[in-house]
This record gives sequence, C-alpha cells and structure tokens, in this order.
Amino acid sequence: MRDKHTVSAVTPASAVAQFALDVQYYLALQPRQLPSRYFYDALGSALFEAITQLPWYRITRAELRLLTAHGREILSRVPRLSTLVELGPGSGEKLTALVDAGRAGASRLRLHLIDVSPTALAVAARALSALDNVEIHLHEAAYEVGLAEVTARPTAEGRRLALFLGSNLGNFDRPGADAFLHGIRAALRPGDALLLGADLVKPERRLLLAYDDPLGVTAAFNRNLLVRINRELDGTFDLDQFAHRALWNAAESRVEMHLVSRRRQEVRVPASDLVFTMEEGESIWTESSYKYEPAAIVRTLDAAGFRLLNQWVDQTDGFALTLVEAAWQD
Ligand code: AVJ
Repeated sequence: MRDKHTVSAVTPASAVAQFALDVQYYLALQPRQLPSRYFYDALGSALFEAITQLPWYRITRAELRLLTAHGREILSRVPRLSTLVELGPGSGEKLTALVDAGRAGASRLRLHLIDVSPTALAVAARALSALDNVEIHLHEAAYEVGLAEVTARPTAEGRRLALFLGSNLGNFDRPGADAFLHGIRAALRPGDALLLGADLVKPERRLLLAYDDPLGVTAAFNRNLLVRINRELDGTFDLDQFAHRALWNAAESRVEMHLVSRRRQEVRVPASDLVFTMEEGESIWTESSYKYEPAAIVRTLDAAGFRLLNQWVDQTDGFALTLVEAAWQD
C-alpha cells in the first residue's frame, strides 16, 4: 500500500490508468482536446511556477498586491473568523501574505490546505510554517472532498473563509464554474465566506503576451503535456512537430492554448489504444482561461447563493478579488 505521506515524482498506477482513459476520450473528440489538469506533473508544476515570475504573466503578482494591501479588511469582514481553507494553495505564498497582512490580535487561526498533489501540499505547508499561532491541516483530496472534510469537523466553531485564488476558476467553462461554485456554497454554512481571485478581460495583445511569452516558458508548459503522454503512456508525439499557439476567443471571453501539428503525421498512444493521423494545421486544444468583467463575477456568485461583501480591483493589471458570504437562504 502507498504511504500517503510519501512525496514522489512518479504518478501512481491508478492515476496513470485514469490519464490513459482521459487521453483516449479527449484526443478522439473533434476538435481534439486534452484536459488542462494534466499539465501539473513535477516538471509542469515547476514550469507553472516559472510562468508566475514572467514579466508578461501578471496574475500572481497582481493578486499578491491586493492580498497584501487589503488583507486586514478582507479578514475583518468575516466576523469570528476561525478557519481559512484554500483550494489549491500553490506555493503557499498568497495565503501567507493574507494572514501576515490581515490578522489582527492574537487569536489562533486554523489553516486547511486542499490539493490532490502531496508534493504541492508539502511545499505550501513549509511556507506557512513561518506564521505564528496557526494550526496547519493538510487534505490530499479533490477540492469538494477536502472541503467536506473541513466542514464535517466537530470542533470547528467560528466562521470559515474559503479561498479560490489565482484565476483557477478560469479553467472551468461557464456551466462547470456555476456547478463548482454551487458545490462550494453547499459545503459552507450561512455566514461563512468565499474569496475568489479572477483575471479580467483586457486588451488582446496583453492577454496573448501572457499566454505566449517571448521566453517560450508557456510554450514549454504546453508542450510538456506531450512529453508526459510520451513518458507515462508510451506515446510517439514528435515534439518538434507541434507548435504552441495562444488565441483570444472574444465570443467566449477566453484565452485558448493549442498544440498545432506542423505537418501531416501519425501519432500513437499505446496505453490509450490510440493510433491517429493529424493533418497539417490541425490542433489539440489544451486549455481555456476564461476572463471576466467585475460585475459578472458578482452575478455568477450571487446565482450560486453568495452575497457580495466587497470587491477589490487592480486596475493596472486587470485582476479582481471578490469577497462574498454564503447566503442564509437561496
Ligand atoms: C493556473 C489555470 C490560472 O489559466 O492562467 C498559465 C494556467 N496557463 N499559463 C491560467 C496557465 C498558461 C493558469 N491557471
């Protein structure tokens, strides 16, 4: 049996089997697709961390500035706050900044981190261990499952603040985002709160620079998905024959990333029982990053059973933090 505390770069067998099934299903769709959640193997996670430091990718820094500048107000808007729960804590830097900037007085805070990756949890926990007077709890689980674990705790008096930051909501299509937010609301009690970080619509050239950077880090992040398929599923993708492409789909208000076949070529993925031909110019759609208007974020949250407490917008980089409270009745 696998020790749940073992930190390993190797994907466990059951996860590889699920990956094989998803690759089989999504690559056979028209247009061909791959789910963006598979970007984050060990190398993909490191490449994403590098992206957050690129001058052209401003989401992470804009959000950190808002958390630092308004942390005090954010935490004080949730009376009797006892518990912070972050869905996908990344490096732990943002939660650390919020608690550092925001906590007043000496009351103890419980911090719950939820992520499917034990490596991510270990990294975030280390960053948070620098804080005084906090209890850190790790949940190696899908977001909904981890949140249910937190809310089922018998000892949890006081209010909870759930955090879903980094514009991670942007990877959901609209129905997916609505369902996800309803799920978070269902796991919270009236008076608990949610802080949502979301990237805003901005001029196309700025969006495209963020997703097709001059250093080629985002291209490497995208193409690493093919590296992962070759390694874990014995795929035959020829990396040189796939180009990174980012485009702004204005009608859907999303940046899309694609991997475009440079010529007609055959691809095999034995573990997914796949053999297919890609035409020159045919693409595999690997990610959508939806961009929002501030008022639309509030409406979407309202429809999911949340009421606005406050919204902070960074005008320089076009990013919004929205703080809402779980409504007493829907
Ligand atoms: C981590 C999903 C918020 O969509 O901006 C970065 C991932 N993709 N560059 C995003 C990503 C390309 C990122 N999220």
